[in-house]
Amino acid sequence: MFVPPCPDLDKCSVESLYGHTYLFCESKKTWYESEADCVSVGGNLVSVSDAGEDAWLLVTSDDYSKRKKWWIGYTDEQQEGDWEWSSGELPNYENWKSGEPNNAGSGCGEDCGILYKTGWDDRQCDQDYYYICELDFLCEPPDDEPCDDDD
Ligand SMILES: [Ca+2]
Ligand SMILES: [Ca+2]
Ligand SMILES: [Ca+2]
Repeated sequence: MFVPPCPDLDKCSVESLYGHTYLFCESKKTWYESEADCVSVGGNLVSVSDAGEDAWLLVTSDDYSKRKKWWIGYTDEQQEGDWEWSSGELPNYENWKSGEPNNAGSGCGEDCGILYKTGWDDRQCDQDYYYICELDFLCEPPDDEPCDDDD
C-alpha cells in the first residue's frame, strides 16, 4: 500500500490515530487561514467524532503547547446555532465548555470552535489561534536523521 510522505506545513507536528493523520500547528492564524492550510495538504481542520478522539486531542495538544487554544473544524457560520464540521462529517458528538457556545464577542457573534483545556468554546473566526488538521489517511514521516552512507 502506498503511503504518501507527510505534508510539510510550517510549524506543524505530525501525529496519527486510527488510520488518520493529525497536524498540530503552532502558528497563530485565523480560522479561515487554518482551514485553507489543512485543505492545501488534503485534509480539513479536525472533526471530533467521539469522546476518545476528543480526549486524545486534548492530551496531545497540551503536550505540544500547554493551555493553548486550537482551532477545530466546527462552525455555525452558515446558520447561527447550526454547527457543522468543515470536513462534511455529520455532527455526532460535542464537548462544549459550560456556558458555551454563547455566540458572544463584540457584536459580530462567535462562529468558529476551539479546543481549550477541557472542552470547546466558540470564538470569532478572525481571531488568531493554533490549529489542528486531520487527514483521513496515514503518511510517512520524514527520516529523523538524514542518512549519509559514506560515514
Ligand atoms: Ca476525526
Ligand atoms: Ca455562532
Ligand atoms: Ca464563546
